[in-house]
Amino acid sequence: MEIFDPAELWNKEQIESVQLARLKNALARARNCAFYRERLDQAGIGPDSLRSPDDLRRIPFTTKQDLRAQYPSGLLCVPPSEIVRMHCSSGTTGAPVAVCHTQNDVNVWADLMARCLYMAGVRREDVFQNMSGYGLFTGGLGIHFGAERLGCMTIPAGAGNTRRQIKLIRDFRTTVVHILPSYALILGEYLRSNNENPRDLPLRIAIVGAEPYTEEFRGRVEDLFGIKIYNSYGLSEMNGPGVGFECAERNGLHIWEDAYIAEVVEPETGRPVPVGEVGELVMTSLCREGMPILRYRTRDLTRFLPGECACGRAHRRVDRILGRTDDMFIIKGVNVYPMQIEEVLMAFPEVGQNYLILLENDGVSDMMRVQVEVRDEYFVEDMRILQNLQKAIARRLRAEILLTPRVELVESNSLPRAEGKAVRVRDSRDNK
Ligand code: DLL
Repeated sequence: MEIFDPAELWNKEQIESVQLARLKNALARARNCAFYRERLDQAGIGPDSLRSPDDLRRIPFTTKQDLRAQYPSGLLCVPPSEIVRMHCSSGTTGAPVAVCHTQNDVNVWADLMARCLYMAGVRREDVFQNMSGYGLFTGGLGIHFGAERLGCMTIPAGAGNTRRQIKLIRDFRTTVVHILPSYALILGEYLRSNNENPRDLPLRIAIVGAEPYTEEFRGRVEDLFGIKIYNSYGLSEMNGPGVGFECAERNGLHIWEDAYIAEVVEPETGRPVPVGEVGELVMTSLCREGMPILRYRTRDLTRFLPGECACGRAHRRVDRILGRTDDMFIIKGVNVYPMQIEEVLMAFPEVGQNYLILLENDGVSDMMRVQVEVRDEYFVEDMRILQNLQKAIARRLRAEILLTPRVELVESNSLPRAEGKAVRVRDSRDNK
């Protein structure tokens, strides 16, 4: 196996001993800010309290609300002059969360990111086009510095402007792209509507992450472009991308345990769940100097995958993100995750790239509508064919979520699209 960093090959014991040493450092650094000093004192955790990585559980959780309350610099653990960069998380509601990095933090992050890309088969000979938005969003600079660190020629294409993206791919013979799932299909659809074959592009790998997508979705995009897609997970609070990544096996995402401690807990009680069971991912940054974050409740739902990965790396794997504790919605008493709906929709070849779930209340009861874009070649004039498709989708949705939503078929490119992360659910109920 070719590796980028020797830490990839550490066994469980090596990982754990480094984790313990780094966790102690992280605790000591965290005490440089009043927030963590008070928290740790209240919990009775001093510099020498930790004997094994499991003692981590004695440390209180950090929540999004905590980070918001400390905005902009309450969690700084170094003098402000040490900070070279800040990023904000992409939340669309409420106060922002800011994360500040020292030069060393930025370097460590770039190394981790390069390690991820290398694991997915990216090499310095590749031309890497980053189609993520630059700016506060970490998918821009975070991925960029990783690809540069690896030695790739890195094109900071940014988001949108599909025609220019394709021109850049052709002119510079781009072989690897970083792209958000919602944009990947738009790109393919654009080429097809111009009678061009997406498979004719020189691409071989796409790094796809920042929002959830299903295996069905992956299969579709791979087929469309004739490429391999690797799932990339991360969150601004833990730097951004580079936290979890798929290896060649593509069977779960390895978390780099020399840089992070991952836990999966029951959302209600905070207790650890057994390996293989779904819970909320909790993350601790081990190497960060500027703003160490301890036991952060990510609200992302996943599970540890049991057993060793066939690739030989001992760094534990989590399943693809199955949803968020806060994106589940309840309708007529049923708990539904948007990804369940996507899984059903993407299994229909007729379904296009976009869909929207609308939750409404007509004054009497809650209703769910699912608007689904249909690919041009299937948007025929024969009403019966479309009605049959509509019924088939409604039936399969019912089998999955035990509710029959109203399915509306709409033309491709007619639903609103976001430049960054896709909005999949619009809840206009006033009783939610
Ligand atoms: O989205 C970091 C990132 C950038 C990851 C580019 C990968 C690629 P935030 O904007 O802070 O950071 O959003 C973090 O996005 O808690 C998840 O809910 C979701 N998310 C990120 N990656 C995935 C993924 C970046 N591969 C939040 N699958 C996280 C599902 C993901 N959800």
